[in-house]
Amino acid sequence: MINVYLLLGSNLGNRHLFLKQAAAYIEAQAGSIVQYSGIYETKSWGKTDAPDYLNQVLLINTVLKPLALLNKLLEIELLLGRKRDEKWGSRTVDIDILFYDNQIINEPELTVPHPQLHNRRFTLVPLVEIAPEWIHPVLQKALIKLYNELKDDLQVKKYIFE
Ligand code: PH2
Ligand code: MG
Ligand code: MG
Repeated sequence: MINVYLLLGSNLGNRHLFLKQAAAYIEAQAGSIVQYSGIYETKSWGKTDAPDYLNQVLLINTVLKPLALLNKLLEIELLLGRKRDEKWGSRTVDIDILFYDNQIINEPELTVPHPQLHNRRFTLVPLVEIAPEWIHPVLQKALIKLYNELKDDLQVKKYIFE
């Protein structure tokens, strides 16, 4: 069994429901969910005239190889109504592979660890919540250390669903 950290993001429609549905499809088709971070709300990073995001990190156990997992996650995005047009365009759900165990993957379709994760507060906050001691296999630093060195000042708020 391989440990994989995933980042879920949604900034269209019923964002909270899309995260829940994505988790249900992941559990049924990609691997069993071992841990959920809280859900966090953040302004859109990189494209400021877009709706705010909800983001969440999941730790899953999977038997799928990296590209098989990627394809499964892309399928789930489509099932949940994702349309791809522009870079950083709004989406019902985005599912990114942050870490695939401690492997370093550089394929045309897939770069792991996610090349931007250490620069983005909306990714590091939920990740550090569940895996502060995890070592980034390229940067060779614990996530809590990357978090303490983070420069991104886009605010990330815990999202309370009522
Ligand atoms: N994803 C992006 C671009 N910008 N901003 C936030 N807050 N959360 C995201 O998940 C996100 C983003 C591209 O995948
Ligand atoms: Mg993304
Ligand atoms: Mg993506």
